[in-house]
Amino acid sequence: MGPPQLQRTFLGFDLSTQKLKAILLNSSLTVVASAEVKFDSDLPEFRTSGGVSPGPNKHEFFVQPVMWVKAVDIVLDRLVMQEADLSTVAAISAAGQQHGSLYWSKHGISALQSLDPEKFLHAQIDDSAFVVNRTPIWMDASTTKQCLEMETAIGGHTQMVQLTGSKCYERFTGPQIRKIYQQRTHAYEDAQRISLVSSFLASLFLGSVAPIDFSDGSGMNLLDIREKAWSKACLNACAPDLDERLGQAVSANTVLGGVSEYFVKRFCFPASCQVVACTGDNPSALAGMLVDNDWLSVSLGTSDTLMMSFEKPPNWEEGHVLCHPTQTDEFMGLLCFRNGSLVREAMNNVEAGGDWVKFNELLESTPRGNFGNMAVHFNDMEIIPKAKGTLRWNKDCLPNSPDASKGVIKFSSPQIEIRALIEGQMLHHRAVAEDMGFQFGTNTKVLATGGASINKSILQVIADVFNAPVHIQNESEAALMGAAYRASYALYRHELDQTVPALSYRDHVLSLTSNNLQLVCEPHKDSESIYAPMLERYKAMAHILQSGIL
Ligand code: ADP
Ligand code: XUL
Repeated sequence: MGPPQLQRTFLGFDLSTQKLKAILLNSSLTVVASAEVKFDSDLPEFRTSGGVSPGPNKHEFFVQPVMWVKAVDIVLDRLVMQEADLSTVAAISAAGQQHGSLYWSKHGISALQSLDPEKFLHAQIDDSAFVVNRTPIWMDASTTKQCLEMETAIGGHTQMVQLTGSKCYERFTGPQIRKIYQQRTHAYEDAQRISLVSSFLASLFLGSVAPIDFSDGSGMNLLDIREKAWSKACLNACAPDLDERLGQAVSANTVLGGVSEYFVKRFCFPASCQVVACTGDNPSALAGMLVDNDWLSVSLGTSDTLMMSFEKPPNWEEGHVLCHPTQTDEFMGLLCFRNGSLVREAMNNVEAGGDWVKFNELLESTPRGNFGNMAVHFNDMEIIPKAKGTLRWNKDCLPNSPDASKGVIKFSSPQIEIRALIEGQMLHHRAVAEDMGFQFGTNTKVLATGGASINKSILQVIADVFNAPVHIQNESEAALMGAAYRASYALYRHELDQTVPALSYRDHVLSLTSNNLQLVCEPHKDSESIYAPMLERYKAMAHILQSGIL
């Protein structure tokens, strides 16, 4: 017997770049407890910076998976310390940073199936559980060669876009797997199964290797997004015998099975608690936002991302089309920008001593348009466009002038530096979205989430540059909420009498809670007249940085 309906709770996790977060919702989907583990400060023994470590070669970034396992031990302890009653948890699901890949050893799979509740999880799922103990994560951009090989093998990048919703991107899991296969062939051969970060977390709770869901699976350059099945052509272009290592992909609405006995005995979960398929952090954020197709969702986490829903998949040359996490027949568009919060943070440290209040005062002390001063800061290799470097222009710099590629060395004050960064980032996001065919106009509504969405001064710049009102939700952690909401929805579907038509995901969640939208900023009347011309100058600047690396 499980907990009575009214006392049931739903547990969601988000294993993001910088931390592992957990949230417990009651039967009306209200938060009753939450906890988090910050990798850099709570697990200093792994020596991460921003949750990751640079690899030995250029553009490589990795995480030791045992750090994430340890974080699960700690976050559950922290929930228990808050007197969260885990014996009421009816279902669990999670979001994970996208694209990272974990390679299970034979020993790891049997350890997963026979966990001893007397011991910590990380003492059992340790380095030996994985044949590759450095998981490449989404920041890794070292697989240009493998991207080219995979696209060539299946007939070019247009074909890759048609099949998988994205051309090959360095961080996508297929090219990453191919690199492991080529450079560590024995390890690849020894890998019994391969998980994404999301399905790895599901595996821990399930006590066996969990399937990958369609939505996060769309970030691999391996899934046929229309057929919702692995594409044989892409698998063959990637590595041998890959289908058996991936297992069958499933809908994110799938109940995978009961929670592992380990959690029942060690943390008092009820034996009836169900594990629901986990998905990527961006799909989960879209699920957490509970808005319809008219909205543009903007996530300001470690990476900045723009997300939108589509009934039919568009053919994007750049950017990504993924299977929708909650509407089975629909699709989501995703644009990911690598130079997001970490660049803002670096600027804050240099120009405002790391104080966001001071940073905002400086930002607000400058006028929209910044007297013609603009900057592009691609501290790390940007994803779209593929470009790296910093370029500052003042009002006198022109696209065709001889020193356009040099620009100016530094602006005259911290406030001009700060505004140039934030306006430049948002102009970048708008320019790429417009290139993809997204129209910013009087009907556009923006919903912001992620760590930096608590910063109203930054949201005002978004409102002005996008010329659209910006909203937030009471909970700024949409990916985390989305995980717990999905746990509730999948369980509802699982328990529903098959003769009764099921509510849609949104209707189910909104029948229990509200989406708590709060308007925070509106665009100024003169915004479009300021930013439309700046957009053109911005594109010329980004083009210069792009040409620099070609
Ligand atoms: P992720 O989910 O990718 O781990 P989060 O969504 O938790 O990241 O966002 C973390 C980021 O939020 C940090 O890198 C930090 O720079 C940014 N952040 C936190 N508070 C503020 C603030 N007041 N203003 C701007 N950015 C902030
Ligand atoms: C999306 C992407 C990042 C990660 C980490 O394609 O690479 O947003 O999901 O958040």
